[in-house]
Amino acid sequence: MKLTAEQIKTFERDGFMVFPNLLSANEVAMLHGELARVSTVVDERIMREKGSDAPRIIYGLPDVGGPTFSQAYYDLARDARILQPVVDLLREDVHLYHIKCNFKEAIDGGYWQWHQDYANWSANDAAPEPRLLTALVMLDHATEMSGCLYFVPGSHRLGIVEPDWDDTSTSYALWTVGKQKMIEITAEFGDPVAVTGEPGSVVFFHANMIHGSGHNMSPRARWQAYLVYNAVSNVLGPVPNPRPDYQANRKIEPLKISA
Ligand SMILES: O=C(O)CCC(=O)C(=O)O
Repeated sequence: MKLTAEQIKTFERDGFMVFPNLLSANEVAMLHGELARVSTVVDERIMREKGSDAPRIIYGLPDVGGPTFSQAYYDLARDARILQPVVDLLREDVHLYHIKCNFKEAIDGGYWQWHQDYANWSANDAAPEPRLLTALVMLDHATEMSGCLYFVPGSHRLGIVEPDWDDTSTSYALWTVGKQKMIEITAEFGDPVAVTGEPGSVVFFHANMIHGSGHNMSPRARWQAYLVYNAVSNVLGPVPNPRPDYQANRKIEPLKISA
């Protein structure tokens, strides 16, 4: 699935691109089943909601031999429908930075503060440039009530917005975009848009896109997979406390696109 010059231009303007129903219902059922299987593992790669046993994030799905390995996610990361657009948008070979799956269980699933992923990857992993790209795969219906993502279209063009450190709001510490900045940025760029869709839809988004999501108020789960790719030229620098490979893969192994 080669992107057209027009699609690339649109991505550069908006910072994201949506492909509804890119994966089939059978593929989604298999990926969903794999996540359910892996979520029973007890390991540090599975993080929980604050004050609850409900899973929040699973890392390590593509890591061969690891406790949360899944062949299905390993293959998905190399699938032409996802990897080709990533290479087209970054205009060079890429390696896999990480895959994380975010659960939002019915009623329990918690929110994500406004943030830019690259603010975190720059600070935590010394990624030199925002030459990383995320492919979000919807594994359930993402609705406003179930806690879909929201984007501020075009906000990736701001570069890194001076972040605030938040290690108290949720179980997962994050560099965030503060309240006053969000008010100013949305006054300039317009209100955030809801990233809703059916299972199997895929959304590509820029590492500097300002995004966040609300609590899952619905009686249904909202699971999503995030496949994050880094341009091979964007070699991570040294940091005093490197994060584990399952969060920030430092091995530069260019991915081959599979048919
Ligand atoms: O899954 C969500 O609702 C938000 C996830 C997110 O923004 C992130 O992982 O950076």
